[in-house]
Amino acid sequence: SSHSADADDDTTLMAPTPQRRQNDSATFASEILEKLTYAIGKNPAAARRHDWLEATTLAVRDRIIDHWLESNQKTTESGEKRVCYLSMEFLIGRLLRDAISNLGLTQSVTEALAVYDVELDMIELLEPDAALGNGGLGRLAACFMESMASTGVPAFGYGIRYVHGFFRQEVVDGEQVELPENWLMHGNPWEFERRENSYEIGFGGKVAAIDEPGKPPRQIWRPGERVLAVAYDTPIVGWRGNHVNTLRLWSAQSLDPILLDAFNSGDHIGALREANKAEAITRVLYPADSHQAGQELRLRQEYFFSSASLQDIIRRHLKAYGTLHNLSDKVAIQLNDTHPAVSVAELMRLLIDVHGFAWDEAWTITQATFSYTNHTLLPEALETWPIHLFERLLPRQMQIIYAINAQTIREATQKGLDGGKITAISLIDENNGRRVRMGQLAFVGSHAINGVSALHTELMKETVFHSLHELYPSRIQNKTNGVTPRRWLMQANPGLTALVTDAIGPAFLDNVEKLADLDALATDAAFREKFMAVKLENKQRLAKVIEERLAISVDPGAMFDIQVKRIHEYKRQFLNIIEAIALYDQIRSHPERNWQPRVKIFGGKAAPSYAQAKEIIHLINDVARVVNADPSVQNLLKVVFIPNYNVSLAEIIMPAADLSEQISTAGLEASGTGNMKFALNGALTIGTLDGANVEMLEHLGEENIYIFGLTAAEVAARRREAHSGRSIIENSRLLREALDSIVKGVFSPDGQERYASLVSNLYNNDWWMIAADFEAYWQTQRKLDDLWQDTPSWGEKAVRNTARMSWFSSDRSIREYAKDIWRAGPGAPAS
Ligand code: B1N
Repeated sequence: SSHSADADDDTTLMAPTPQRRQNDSATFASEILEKLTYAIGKNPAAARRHDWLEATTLAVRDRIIDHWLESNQKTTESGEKRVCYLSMEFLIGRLLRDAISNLGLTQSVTEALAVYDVELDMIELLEPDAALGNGGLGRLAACFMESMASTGVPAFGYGIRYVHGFFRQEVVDGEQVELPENWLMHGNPWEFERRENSYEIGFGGKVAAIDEPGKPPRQIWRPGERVLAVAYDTPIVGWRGNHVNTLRLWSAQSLDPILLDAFNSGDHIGALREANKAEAITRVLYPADSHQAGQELRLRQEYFFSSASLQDIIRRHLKAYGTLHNLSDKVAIQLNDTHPAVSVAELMRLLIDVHGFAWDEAWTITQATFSYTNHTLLPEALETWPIHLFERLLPRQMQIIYAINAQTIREATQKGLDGGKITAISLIDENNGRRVRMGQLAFVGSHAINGVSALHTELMKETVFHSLHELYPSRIQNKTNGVTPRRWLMQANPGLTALVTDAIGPAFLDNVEKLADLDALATDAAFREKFMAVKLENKQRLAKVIEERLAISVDPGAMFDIQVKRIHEYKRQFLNIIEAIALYDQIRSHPERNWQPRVKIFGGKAAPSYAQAKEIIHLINDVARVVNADPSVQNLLKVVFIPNYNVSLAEIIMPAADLSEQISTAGLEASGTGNMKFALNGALTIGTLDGANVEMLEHLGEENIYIFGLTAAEVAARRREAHSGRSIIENSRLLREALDSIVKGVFSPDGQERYASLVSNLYNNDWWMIAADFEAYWQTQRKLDDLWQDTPSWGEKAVRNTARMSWFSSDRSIREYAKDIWRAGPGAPAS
């Protein structure tokens, strides 16, 4: 890390603007050489590919810094409101191509490197993915950061600088093996350590009541432990470099790294133990998606980054305005799920205990400043913490939560809500050994609460927040997710981007809604053929990856049918692989039928402690081994599990799909965002009426998406009736035979009992409606087989998918947040 730029906004003395750098390839060539020589200390003859990557990154970074300092100066001078996006996860992936592309430097950097016989396409692959997230929630935060920069919303992303990001997955003998990830191994040229932005974070200890004569009594927290939060800043460049925001990630360090007393008395190990304990807080990302990690270390992580971010926000605000009374005019804080929800109590503590506010004004400021996004209704994912743990770690915050709870219940009682509803509203769950409910805390501390798709928002009102919605009926809003078209179309699919530019002109690059102009070309045979030719090239690229990594050869002319996402029972990879097994049986028993060649591709990670999800990975790999080795399927079916699905692989996979699998049990996928990336790149979707699929149907038209299965209401009804799969299975020969072959060990000759419980769950319970939806799924897949034979019709629908997906840009999501929730960004009223 270096100190060559101060992108914080509190620089009162503005340095003269340095000379703007030239962006031609000759200038780049000499700057890359200069970085190689003076920053890395090598000459071209000695340089390895990593050295070229670093030299190029540093040369590009200089341009970003120019824009970064300018953006911060502008925001500070105008006094515009800033958005602070608090998220436990930012799944940003690689940054070099994103930066080069958004700054319009692709051509000059490519040419500059060619001078040294180096290929940009080769060296950019050496950059490690920043995998500081699990899946959709973390990737959404990354898309939002890019879109805030691209739409000119001044923002800070606040999160954790994990030393080890999301684990690396290998498949050994068909099973997932987790390996530690080490993205910082070669250093990180994108980050700037800001030692001057450090804050003390307390844990444990006691609360003392202070009653001084002539003053109101106060509470003071005396923590038993303290650690230091140190800021690391990464610039996030928007489209055309017009605006650059900061991603500020906190790293934990011990306050005095070597407790000198212990060290001097000879207890070296004891001294280091303290340092180790402090640094453990930011050592590793919890790998549980849609599941609560109940460990103490997780609560420490949540409080650590919440408190550091709030202290930083307060320091900056006081420096600019000298008072916190107007905090909510200048800052909007978005809570990305409940992971930073302790912020509500922490801001109250800072306002009251540290800055002397009275309760009522502190509460008004807090509610006006915070808003909260809910990302899941799954009961097992809703965060609650045992009171005793919370109280031991954060005693003062616990007191404040009790006070917020009392106030909320008073309000509810005054409005005439009854006992059951009060129980539902309470911040304390009394039923499971007294726990703090983080969702309730985030809700009452916020002026706006949003879901991430229309359906999910309605279900929020009916289920988890039913009573709170009755108490505060205007607070819940919908903000349907989106994805950034820069990364997910322009960078991931340069072939399609060039074709579209050629066909409708470049205006869609700045205004993605212009993609709608493609709709008129869907019936133009020549255009459709070019569109499908680009798709074929992208499939060839993926086929090459599959060949290199797995030694499986797949035909790029076959339908690429892809399901990539976290492995979870509700996402129903199991349904997909059962359909593959049934198809395998049918192809063998009816070879005369007109089967269409398919490659079923899977990818995704299971949480290390999620046994069923790991069994599903094992089953997919077992089926793949048997099917791919069977000559009687004659290449009509291949099954592939691509290990270590991550952002960089997604960039290769999304453009290469013909068919996108979005088949969650209805009512359980809050939104999905992979569904959007696939369709934007011209894949057709087979999916349930779940999450944002419902809105995709509205935008695409029902001819252009393949919807099947139970609705959310039907799923809820069957669950109430204690639905089981037995009679369905007994009445479906296809399904029964497929399940029988699994149980008989056709795919696991070495482990007969391996899948017994996975299958018996379908008979006895079928909680995820796999048996219930199988027949509809199978029929819809066969319709897609028919369509695949009709090349013009498939091509027409593929083009319409790209043409009609522009609404799912995260620019649109961000503009809605900015207008309806934050009142920030271009066009916001001056405050
Ligand atoms: O958030 C995404 C949605 O598109 C997905 O539908 C949703 O499943 C996902 C605990 C989560 N919900 N909850 C999580 C992640 C980590 C964790 O520790 C829960 N992720 C989602 C974006 O809105």
